[in-house]
Amino acid sequence: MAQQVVSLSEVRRQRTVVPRPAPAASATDRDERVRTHPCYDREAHHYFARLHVAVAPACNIQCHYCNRKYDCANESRPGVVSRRQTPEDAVALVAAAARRMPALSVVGIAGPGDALCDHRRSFDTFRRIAQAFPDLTLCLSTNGLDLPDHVDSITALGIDHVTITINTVDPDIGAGIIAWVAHGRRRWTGRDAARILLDRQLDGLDRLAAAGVLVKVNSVLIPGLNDTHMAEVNRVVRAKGAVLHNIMPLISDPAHGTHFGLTGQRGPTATELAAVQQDLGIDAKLMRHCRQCRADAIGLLGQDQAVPEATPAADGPDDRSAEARAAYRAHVATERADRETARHTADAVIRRTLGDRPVRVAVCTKGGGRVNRHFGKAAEFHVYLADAGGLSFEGIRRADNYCRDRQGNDDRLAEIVAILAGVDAVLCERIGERPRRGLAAAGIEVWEDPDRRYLETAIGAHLAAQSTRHGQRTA
Ligand code: CLF
Ligand code: SF4
Repeated sequence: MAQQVVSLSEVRRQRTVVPRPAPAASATDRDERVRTHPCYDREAHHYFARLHVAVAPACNIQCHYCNRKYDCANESRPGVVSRRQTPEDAVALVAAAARRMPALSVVGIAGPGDALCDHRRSFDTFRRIAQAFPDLTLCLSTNGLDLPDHVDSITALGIDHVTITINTVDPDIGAGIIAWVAHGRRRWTGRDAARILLDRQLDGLDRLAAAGVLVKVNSVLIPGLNDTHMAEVNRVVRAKGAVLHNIMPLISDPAHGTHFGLTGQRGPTATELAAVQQDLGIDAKLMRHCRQCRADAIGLLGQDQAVPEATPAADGPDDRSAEARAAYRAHVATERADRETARHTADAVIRRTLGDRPVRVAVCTKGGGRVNRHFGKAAEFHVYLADAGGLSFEGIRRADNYCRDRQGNDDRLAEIVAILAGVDAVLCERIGERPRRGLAAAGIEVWEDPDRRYLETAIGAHLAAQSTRHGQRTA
């Protein structure tokens, strides 16, 4: 459908901006928005980019894992930004990014504080972006404390994806995760604070779900505090209408200056996180590809790009960026259909050729669902399990990349080997001889795929070749 694009000068002239229609106008429209949302649709994250505008500096609660004063350009975690933006800056930034990035599909407000603490600023930003870029999906992330007061505004603005961070549904546990909440002109602490926060979060979730907004719940997994409680959180939030549950590992480091960092509260290991997810079972509607983004992240998940230079005076939307996005979406639809066929073929190959034990494969990719990343440049591995049922995605494991300035590093290789615990094979576009030997010494096979095939096709082909080799050896 052709999109009408309003010029930025026209947007600026308008003092009162007309809200977009309420979300979920039709099931088809909603399905399309989910299919192009890199967080809500796992496959979409291979193709579509999100942009966070960092217009929300303040927060109305204090979590023990948060310190928004700490910033480092190399740091990737929620609450971290290099520069805070005004609503005008945000529109200019989206315009600049949209011109160079047809994959852009979502604009989100995820901090660095809480998007609803200064709701006027967040809603002003969304109004401007909705007017200028009606084809982009609006996404908001909040702790939920002020959510019940703003559900009507959220739906009137057409914000159809909302994330609420709910770490517990037990106020006694909550009292160990937050220091205070500011509510009703006073500051609450301890169990009272946790109770108020929880009641408001669940009320907001209820109302959003009833209004047809797609709600995702994020939970920070904190060993010893809420790790044995996740099944209960999952049960409650799904019953209230959350469509996805994203269990994220606590990031804790004394250098960040957070309460948990300074008191030595550790985060979970990749194995502990996987075990919690595994215990919840296949009906838990888990998101497993979260990258714990910065509040000013831009690009495909896991492939963040530099913030483009943007000036409010010069940068406005233009018809060409909307046309480029529409053309890109059409191209992706074809790719996804092709890849779906490849997936079915690969599943059949895997069922036919897999031996009597599952095989876990770590794929190096930079998007498109293809094997298109050199091992040395991989800062993350997409882990898939091939078993009797076919191929399934297990999650993302992140690491410092082996190669920097064309130099490999044995210490980083040792870290990568540790991160790949339980993995049988690494699948990459290319790999050097030294890391290949290092991985082999750790019992990890290397499969190169220089033709940049779909990852499903490549895994199926390598498993079939392995089966043939094995057959020849045992014949
Ligand atoms: Fe941003 Fe969050 Fe919207 Fe996505 S992120 S506001 S839902 S557009 Fe996504 Fe980043 Fe994980 Fe968040 S990978 S931290 S879940
Ligand atoms: Fe930090 Fe978000 Fe917690 Fe506020 S709600 S203290 S911004 S982590």
